[in-house]
Order: sequence, then C-alpha cells, then structure tokens
Amino acid sequence: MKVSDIKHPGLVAWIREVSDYCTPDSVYVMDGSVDEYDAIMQKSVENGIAIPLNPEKKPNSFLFRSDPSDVARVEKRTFIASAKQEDAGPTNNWIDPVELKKTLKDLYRGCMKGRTMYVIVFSMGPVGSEFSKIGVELTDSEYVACNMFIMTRVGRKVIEELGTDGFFIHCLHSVGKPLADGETDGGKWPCAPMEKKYIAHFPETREIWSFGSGYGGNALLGKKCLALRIATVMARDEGWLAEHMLILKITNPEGRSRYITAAFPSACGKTNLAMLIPTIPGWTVHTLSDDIAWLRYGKDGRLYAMSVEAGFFGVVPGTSMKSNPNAMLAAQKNTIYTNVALTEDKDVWWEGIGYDAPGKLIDWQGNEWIQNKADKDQKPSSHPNSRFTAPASQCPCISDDWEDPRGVPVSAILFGGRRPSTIPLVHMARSWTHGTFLGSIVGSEITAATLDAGSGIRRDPMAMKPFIGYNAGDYFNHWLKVGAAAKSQDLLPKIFYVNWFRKTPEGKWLWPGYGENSRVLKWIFECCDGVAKTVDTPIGIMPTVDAIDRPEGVSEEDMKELLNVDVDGWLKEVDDIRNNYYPTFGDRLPRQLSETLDELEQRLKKAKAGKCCCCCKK
Ligand code: SAT
Ligand code: MN
Repeated sequence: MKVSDIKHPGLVAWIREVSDYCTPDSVYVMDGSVDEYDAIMQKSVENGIAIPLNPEKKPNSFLFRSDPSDVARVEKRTFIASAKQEDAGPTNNWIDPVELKKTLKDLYRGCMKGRTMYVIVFSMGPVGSEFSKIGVELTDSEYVACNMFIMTRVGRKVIEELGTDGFFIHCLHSVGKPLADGETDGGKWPCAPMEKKYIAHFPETREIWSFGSGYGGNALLGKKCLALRIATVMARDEGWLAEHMLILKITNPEGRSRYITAAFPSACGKTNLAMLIPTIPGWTVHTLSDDIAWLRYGKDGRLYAMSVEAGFFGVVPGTSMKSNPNAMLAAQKNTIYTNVALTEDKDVWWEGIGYDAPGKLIDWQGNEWIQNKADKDQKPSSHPNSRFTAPASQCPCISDDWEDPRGVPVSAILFGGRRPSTIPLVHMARSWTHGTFLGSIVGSEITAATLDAGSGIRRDPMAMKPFIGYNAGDYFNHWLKVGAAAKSQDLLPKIFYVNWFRKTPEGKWLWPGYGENSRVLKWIFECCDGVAKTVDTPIGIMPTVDAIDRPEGVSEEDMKELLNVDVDGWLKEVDDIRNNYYPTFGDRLPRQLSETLDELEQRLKKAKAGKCCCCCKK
C-alpha cells in the first residue's frame, strides 16, 4: 500500500515528517497480506540476514542471527521520559523528555538512508474490540515488519478501524545503521553500538522512540513498550490494569471452565504454565496468552482479561516435546527463529531440544559447532535468549475464545517466583489488598546473572519491574484502587502466591512442576468454587496437607515441607521487605501495603510464641 491510500491526515502528516527527517529510500505501508509478508521476508533472505529453513522440516520458516551486542532487551538503555522525574519513580531510568528528544533527533537524522521505511498500523487486542489499542510503528527493519506481522494484527483492517481521526500510539523505530550509496547489509545484522541504543517512552504523549536495536522487546514496539509500559500509564488514567500475565482456561472433568491469569518473572516457566498439559485425569488447560493481559471490569462487575498479542515470542532453549509439546508444535511452520543453531539439512537445533545434535551445526554466531558432551564448558550452540516467533493460532491448545473482544472473566490471579525456601507451594490472599501485597513482594533468588546487593532476593513486583511506565508506588496504589472499585469484593478474582521451585537443603527439587502443577490449579479451582480443603495460617489461606493429591515421587513428608509455614523464614522476609525493599518506594508506597506487612508480622510473632490457633507449627 502507499501513503496516499491512508485516509487519516494526522497519520499521513506524521509519516511525511518522519520520512523527511530519517530519509529512507522508500516508504511502504503494510496491508497485512501473506504475499506481502513473503516479499518482505524475501528481501531479508536476499540481504543475507534471513536463512530459509528446510520446507520439509519447517515450512515457511526462517532463521535470523543477530549481532552479539543485540540479543535481548537492554534495560539500562530503556527510559521513561516523563515530564517529572518522580513520575518515572525508583524502578525506571529517567531523562528529561526535551533533552532526550533532542539527543534522539540527532541520531534519527538520515538514519534510514538506503532502507525502506515500513508503516505498520497494528492493533493490540482483536481488531474492533473497544478495549484494543492501535499503534503505528515506523521502522526500517524487515525483521521487525515480519515479527510484527506474527505478533500483532497489522494492515488494512486496522487502517480501516483507525478511520480518519482515530487515536494511535506513535512508535518510531530505527536499527540506527544507515547505508552508504550502494552498500547492503551483506549478511550482517544491522544495529547501533550500545551507547547509541535508546528505548525511550514518553508517557504523557504516549510515544515510543526506539533507536539502535533490532531485537525483541527493544524493536517490536507493540509488546513490552506499548502493551505494558505505555499501556500501564493509559490503564492508570482510564481505570484498568495492563499486566505481564499469561491467561489460561482450565476445565474440570464435568466440563466447567475457569480462567486464570498468572504473572512470573522471566525464567519461571510462564509459557510452560500457559500451555500446560494436566497430569490429573479429565482436566484440560487451554491458552489465551503467554505473556500479556489487559484486565478491566465487565458489565457484570467481574474482572475480564483480554489477550492482546497474536503470537508467541518464546524462549527456545529448554523447549522440547517433553517440556512443552504445545510450544514445539506451534513453532513447526510459519515461524521465525532467532539465534538458534542450524543443522546441515537446514533445520534448527538447540540445547534442551530433547535429542543430540544431528551432526555438524552452525551456531548462533555463524560458526561451525560440533556437540561435545564431554566438554562441560562448551559454549552453547544457541543463545540462551534465542526465540521463536509463532502465530498463536498454530498452538494446538489455543483456547477457542482467545480472540473474544470482551476478554474472559477471571477467577484467579497467580503470582510467583523462584524461591528455593520460605515461600510455600501455594497460599491464597485473604483479600484484594493482601493479594496486592503478595504481588508487590514477588521475587526470585539471585542467580549469577542478577547480582543485586542486599538480601539475595531480586524483587520483581507483579513481574512488572521493567515494565511499569510510571512510579511503581503509584502503580501499587492503582492496584488497590482497582480492587476498591469492585461492585462487590466477592466478584473479584482470588489472588494466590505459588512457588514451584522449592528445594531441600541438599538442593533437590521438592516439587516436579510442569504438568503436575495442574494439581495446584485444581486446588485453586476448588477455592474459587468455595469447596477446597483449607486452613487459615499467619501468611494466608493454605491447603490442608491432604488437599492436593501428591504426584509420584512426592512423599507425605515432602508435602508437609512444601506446605509448611516457615515462621522464622517469613520473619526474615518481613525484615527484608521493611528494611531493604519497601523504603525504595519512599512516600509513594501505599499505607495499606505497610499495614499489611505489619499485620503479617503480628501474626507470625503470635505463631512463634505458640499462640497461633492454626496448624502452622510442625
Ligand atoms: O524481548 S522481549 O521483551 O519481547 C521478551 C522478554 O524479554 O520477555
Ligand atoms: Mn514477558
């Protein structure tokens, strides 16, 4: 399509302004057709950036290898440029918006020379839903254009929906590598050096300006930038919630379904949970979203979750027919692979795929790679953050209502992290406020990659730390306000804290996880029905030791340990929250959260003194 096909004067003016400034060789408006996708992909193939995979193994699928400096989101180069620094808060990098725009404009001048500028009109959420948001991304990257085609709804139907004066979020992106006359990428992934990368958000004007990176959430601006960072600000202003949550439907043997959303920090098995295959007979799970959910009240007063993406941008290593067959099957065709290894017969391979490397490979950096299992220090063939981009519609367990424009009514919200000790397998919040408190304290043990000073726990509130587009203290307050706005507290979803990652002091996993997590989901389902076996404890409502059927290999002793309330461990937790964590939010921390912390401490102290009425002591 051409710019002259667009009937929205505001959009046309902006496209002209950007193209005059960035000076691409041509401007192309995406219509969203399959032929167009094929043509854009073909251009990447001709540039040597994309490698077509064997059509017999992975039909219509391609492998990209990015630059080693451009393999993941760059949080230190991500900015929330609100007018006032305090509105960005303690979890964000802030630069004055006027200053940042000046810096970026200097970088953008002439930055698209030698390239095509793609105009991607996209919808986050089903086209036509009153809750969806339209964005327009201007980008000089074919990789971005093709990924956005899979991850969002793009093209003609969205342009129509936008009409002549519809609102859209301005998303500007450049890989930051102009080409000299006659120069091509020549097989080299284009990007700018780290100090020139900027992932900038202007929350007040709802703009995203990204420069210098072509990878993932830095460049596919519909995802973390729009659907989370900018959306959190819109949600705050409009009274809803934009969350880093999967959405699943769980159905019991009688055929009755409930919807659950869940937020976990990265590397906690979110995609696996979204696509879980229950081990308990008669139960099924279907997927609506593996990453992002927008929640708001329906007319009936219940909270509804809408799935906003159209594809999965999933981590590849560790994905196998055993760990996640649904993800494997979703990524068999029409899929973009990034930074995995290539086999001799042009298929893909990665660490944890479930079988040995079939002969000589080309690793993610383009070098020959032969598997040597004796060498424990062998560099992996695939980057740990390598990804597959696959249409959600290809997932065998996609829920038939995943594109319902109203979303689906949520019964339960789960929070969780990787905590080898203290946090039990599952506990339920007493109220929305208590649930907000539990969300606020979510964290994972520190791994070698995330060495924070202090407690040994990396807090990631609501799994949203890198994605809250404003002051995190205000975000907690917004959660409380949303709960208080409920027509009736009984209509609100129940909130749970789960922990699949408990270990014995010797380092053995106490819980097998994966499909066995369905046993915990069943208890949660029963809690929502009001029929679960529960016990009141100082930390919240918990299952009785016999409430959850034990999977093979989990003894009664293990179960007791998994469901034990570790009073001393929790008192340490309270200390850490009070002294190291909550103070980081200053006076923006809602009073209700510090009061909930105080109440928790009182209950724990009572239990320690032996005055507890419940079964929390061994
Ligand atoms: O690169 S993304 O931000 O899209 C994925 C992730 O980091 O979770
Ligand atoms: Mn994510």
